[in-house]
Amino acid sequence: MAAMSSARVQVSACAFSATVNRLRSRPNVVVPFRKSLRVSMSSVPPSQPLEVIVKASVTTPNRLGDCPFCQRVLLTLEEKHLPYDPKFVDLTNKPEWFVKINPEGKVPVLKFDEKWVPDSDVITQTLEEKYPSPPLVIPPEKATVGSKIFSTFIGFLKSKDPNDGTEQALLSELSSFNDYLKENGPFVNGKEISAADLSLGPKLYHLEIALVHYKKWLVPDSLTSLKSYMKDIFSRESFIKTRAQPHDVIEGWRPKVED
Ligand SMILES: N[C@@H](CCC(=O)N[C@@H](CS)C(=O)NCC(=O)O)C(=O)O
Repeated sequence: MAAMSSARVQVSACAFSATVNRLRSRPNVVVPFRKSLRVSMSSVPPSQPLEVIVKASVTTPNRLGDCPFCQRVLLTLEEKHLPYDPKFVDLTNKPEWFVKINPEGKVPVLKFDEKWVPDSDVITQTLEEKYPSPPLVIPPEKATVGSKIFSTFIGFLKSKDPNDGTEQALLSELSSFNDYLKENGPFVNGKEISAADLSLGPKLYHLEIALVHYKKWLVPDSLTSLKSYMKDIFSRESFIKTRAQPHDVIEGWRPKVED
């Protein structure tokens, strides 16, 4: 690990639950926490910072790059006040040690009890089980709220035809989410922030930056609940500490836009 780029912050080591292995095949949606798992897990805080591999910024050494899944994991660590030690990997030139750890070559990857675990769904679930306090649990019926926003955003961002319906599709997802928040907010699970917000927040951050830059497109002011949701999440200390730099976000999406 000597070649790793590492900026020590805080963190742990914990046991990876085989019971959540099956979650790896799921798409990137927030998986509701299962009570039966909680009782079998310890909630002792880690004695050592948790090692977590994330995407490096392409412009600034030892800074998080434009990966919303990595930010989701770091946000979860921050909100749970867990110490962590991030290792920044250049995805355009993956070091050998990283490919050995995760042959799929994807980030984030977090080390639980000497075992490297990829995938933000699995990592955040395992963190919830190992460190249930403060809880970020989301009930099953709310777990998929807003889950189509990211894919419709990418569809619109990549679109070259203004009349192909992709803008409308995104607006429709954002509007439904706005209505949901108006009724149930301010967060997806009501008064308290949850895993659903920590997954959606980084995606909305990418959406806002990329669409302004590439399409001169803004989230409509009429979506007031969504606007204040974004403002609330983006101004949290945990978010500011873990967010990507706007120019990294812009550069990260360029290949998709110019495809
Ligand atoms: N489903 C995965 C997705 C992770 C993912 O796609 N990460 C991207 C960076 S945002 C990656 O590592 N891509 C590999 C590459 O660019 O070579 C998760 O939730 O962790």
